[in-house]
Amino acid sequence: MPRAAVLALLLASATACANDIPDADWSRGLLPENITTQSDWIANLWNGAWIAALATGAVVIFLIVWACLFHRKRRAKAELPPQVRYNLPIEMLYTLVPLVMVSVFFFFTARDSRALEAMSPNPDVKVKVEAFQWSWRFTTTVNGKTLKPVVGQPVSDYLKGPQLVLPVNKKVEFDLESPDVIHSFWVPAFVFKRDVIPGIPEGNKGRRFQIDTLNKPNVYAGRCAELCGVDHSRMLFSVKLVSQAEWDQYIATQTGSAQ
Ligand SMILES: [Cu+2]
Repeated sequence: MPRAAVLALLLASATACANDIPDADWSRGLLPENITTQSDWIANLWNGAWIAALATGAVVIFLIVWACLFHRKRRAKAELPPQVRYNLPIEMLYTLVPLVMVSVFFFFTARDSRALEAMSPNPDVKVKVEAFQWSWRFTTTVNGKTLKPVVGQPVSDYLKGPQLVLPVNKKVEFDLESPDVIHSFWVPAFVFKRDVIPGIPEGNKGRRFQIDTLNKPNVYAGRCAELCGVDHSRMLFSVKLVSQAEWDQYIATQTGSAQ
């Protein structure tokens, strides 16, 4: 196939991928709408890192272009330009400036990673997420009561997949488990995803994370983000954020039918 045709095909499939997260609001540019406290931190870290990287890039490109234009070898004279080896102040500058830059990046990344990994001992809602080939089972526990699990099948419309209902303004803990291969639990509106790796024992911190939901009731798309087999692309689900009143009602109906 000619190269142009391959490129066109790639572009078309990339567009298709972006479109089948219908509920995600990509209007903020690079990131979908955020619905947790944590997603704000992640979005700020991401945007801050881009600004810092672009600024660094601009300085580097300016220096390259400046050197190319004003310090190139001119035709008339063949001697070397002034050499700056063993110039202590300049060598110190070369070492210190990158060190400061890396330290700043490290500081913000470490600070935010720490905050994101922080676990409260008493989350309001606990959700056990079982990712399997090729769907999800959500088992929610609230106030010591376990609701009827929601189990899905491979689907091509995320609204037809399993739906996880969560209350607004609450701390939610996820515990991720896989009986088969590696999957990845991804709700774009969380601006966060985590691999679901088989074989990690229950209670291990590596398979748990917590979020604080914001007051943004709506239905949000969710999917598997780790190629896990033939129906990987159909491992769709949705997250429905509901008000406290709707949540109370939901719990009542779910516990009622389980008994
Ligand atoms: Cu998967």
